[in-house]
Amino acid sequence: MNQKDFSRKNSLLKEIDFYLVTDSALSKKGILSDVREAVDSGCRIVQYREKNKSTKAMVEEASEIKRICSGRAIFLVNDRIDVALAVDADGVHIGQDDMPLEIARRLLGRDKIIGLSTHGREEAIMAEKTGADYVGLGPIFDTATKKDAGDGIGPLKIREVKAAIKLPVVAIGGINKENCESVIKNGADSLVAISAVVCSDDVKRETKYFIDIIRKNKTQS
Ligand code: 3NM
Repeated sequence: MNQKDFSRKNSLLKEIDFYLVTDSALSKKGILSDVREAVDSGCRIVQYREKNKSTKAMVEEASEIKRICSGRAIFLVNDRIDVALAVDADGVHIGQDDMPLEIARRLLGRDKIIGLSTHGREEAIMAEKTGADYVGLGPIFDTATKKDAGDGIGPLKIREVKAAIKLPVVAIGGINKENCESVIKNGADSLVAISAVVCSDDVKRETKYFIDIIRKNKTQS
């Protein structure tokens, strides 16, 4: 990968604000509709997160999401590097117990984006050292969406992690309209709010709400 490609990846990540993660169990209108509405609303990063479908169904769905995102939003696949490779996604998002980052990097190559879930400062520092392009940090607040997420770490943790690493930090877990300002004010570059968006009747409107509030708070800080 040459210098130009590196800067392209980094500048793409600098532009993200609201980050959509799909959830087929919670979605009211289906994940393809959610992705379409979020991207139409200006969302610039989408993660396909699916835990219960066949590989064949995942490849089909991922390829449709890639088509919707094409030229408009970064498209990542959660955990499944094989699915990401099959559809030539822009990258993956992996957790601490998924494929080790160095191996994921070897499989995907240097120009793909790899995000890693972290839960605090030490994991975030390690993520940066091992070559992640951004870190997820959570759960910021208690959440029922991910059963094994653990207790909320609180928005002040974002500040601590931001001071320790240079990578973009994406906050996740229990974030809603009421608490999202505190997340951005404490330095998050981007945020995920799964249930707050995909359980609503109007994904377009909710996405727009988060994007506006993130941009407003970023320009003020
Ligand atoms: N990962 P909601 S929390 C997928 O802490 C996921 O890494 C988390 O859903 C982490 O916005 C989470 O509905 C679920 O709380 C977030």
